[in-house]
Amino acid sequence: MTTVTKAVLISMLSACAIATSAFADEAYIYNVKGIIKGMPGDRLAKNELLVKHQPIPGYRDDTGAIVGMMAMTMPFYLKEGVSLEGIKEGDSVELKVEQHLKPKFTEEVISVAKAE
Ligand SMILES: [Cu+2]
Repeated sequence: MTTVTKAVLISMLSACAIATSAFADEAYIYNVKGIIKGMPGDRLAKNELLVKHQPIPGYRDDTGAIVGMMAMTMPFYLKEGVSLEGIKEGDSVELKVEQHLKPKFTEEVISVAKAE
């Protein structure tokens, strides 16, 4: 193989790597501490949990920039099948929230556990 052929192959490979990462579905997981202010059903949707959460310093916006999120009360949406067994309004909890930026921006709670 000539040096020129090698150089062409290497540049083709790196072009592929760039193209792949542009389509990669990156997920970010946030551990969010808070207090349950509303359970699904009644005045909330079936997959909606209202939580007064602590600050989330590493939180990313829809561009992927780390912007953080201040403490607030807001709805979170549960991934299908996530258990809320033993969890009730007023409980201190730790949520695991999974965020995807691509192909579209989504955020879903993948687990809810009672905090110590
Ligand atoms: Cu928030």
